[in-house]
Amino acid sequence: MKARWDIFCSVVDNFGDIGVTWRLARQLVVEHGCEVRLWVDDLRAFERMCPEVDVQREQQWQEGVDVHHWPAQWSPTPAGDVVIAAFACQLPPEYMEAMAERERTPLWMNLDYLSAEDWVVGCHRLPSVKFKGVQKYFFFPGFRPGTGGLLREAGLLEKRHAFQLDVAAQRQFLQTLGVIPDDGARLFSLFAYENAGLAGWLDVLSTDGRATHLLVPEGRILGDVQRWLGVGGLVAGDIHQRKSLTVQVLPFVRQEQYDHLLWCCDFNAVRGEDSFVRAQWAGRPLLWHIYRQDEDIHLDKLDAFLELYTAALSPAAKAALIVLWQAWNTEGDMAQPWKKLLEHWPEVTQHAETWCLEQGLQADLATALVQFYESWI
Ligand code: TRH
Repeated sequence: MKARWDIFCSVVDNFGDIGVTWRLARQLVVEHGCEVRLWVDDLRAFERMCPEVDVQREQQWQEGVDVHHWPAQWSPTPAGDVVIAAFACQLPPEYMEAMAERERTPLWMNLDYLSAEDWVVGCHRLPSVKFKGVQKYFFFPGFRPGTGGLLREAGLLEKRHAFQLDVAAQRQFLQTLGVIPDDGARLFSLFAYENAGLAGWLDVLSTDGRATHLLVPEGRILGDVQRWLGVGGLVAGDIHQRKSLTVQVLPFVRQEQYDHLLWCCDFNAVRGEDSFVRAQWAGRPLLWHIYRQDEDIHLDKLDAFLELYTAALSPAAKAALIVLWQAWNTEGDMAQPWKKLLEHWPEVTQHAETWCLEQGLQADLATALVQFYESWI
């Protein structure tokens, strides 16, 4: 019999919570034949990346996933065989009672935040709290062997590789977004939180000898882009040119389209968790705007990833990449670090592909979750 999975997603802010759980839910259905209910407390955030979602409905099927609005007033519901609380969200107390009432208690997991820190390996799959005999476990995604790995659909890297070899397919895809870059222009994407360091980067891109076409999906960074351009009210479709830099605003698109966008670009600035992982699967150089946390603990996470990611780079390329990423995440000067990184562009580009293929050797997160469940029953 198919295992029944319940995934709980509380949208704290932005799109990462729903981005990760929606991807995971679909993969469990398509690749592992699971029955998945996805409980989401904010269907509007979901609708941005899956426009078919009807925000008025309490229940609906989307791509084989049984999507439920997670209501403030919980109605009695039998618990599934596997229960995932994404990003440490608190399950409804009545649902926890239903878990405890089952004849066979469910496997209950907290799907944690992504981190490259080494302690993650020691905590992955460890028991956490217990509720009336139902044991909760920590499940950590990660980059290191011994973690739960990263979300990666079957055949993703092959699909990405074929697309990157197919210039006509890329051109056609970009045209659907209204993007027609000049011949020879570098194509970059920019998805980030507000960042005072942006102006310095755009200054240097606009005065570079080589043209850059910068694609900016609608979102939090637009205010900084507007300020730099000296315009107001940027919306999707707007294109502005400043010397060698063309800035184009894109609509927020569905996840598959965003993936294709990342695959088309020579360089991707990304943020949070899910877009960060997808940029790595693009096999192209990237810049990560990490989600800011209290007491700057995100900077430790940033350093941990940088240590791992740059381990195989030459000392000079490593230093250039680290300085750039740290400048971006502390809103520092981007001009000099960017110029420095350009000196190592071929190496950094080659490395992005190597890193992607290495990470692709690990079991993906959905498979790791299924394996954990199978070893647990
Ligand atoms: O949106 P994010 O900043 O999300 C999160 C949340 O802030 C969360 O609370 C925090 O825990 C986490 O970051 C670390 O960044 P993220 O994770 O990259 O999620 C964005 C999602 O949006 C991702 O699934 C890709 C998707 N996306 C689209 O589907 N279309 C688009 O056009 C773009 C730009 C992104």
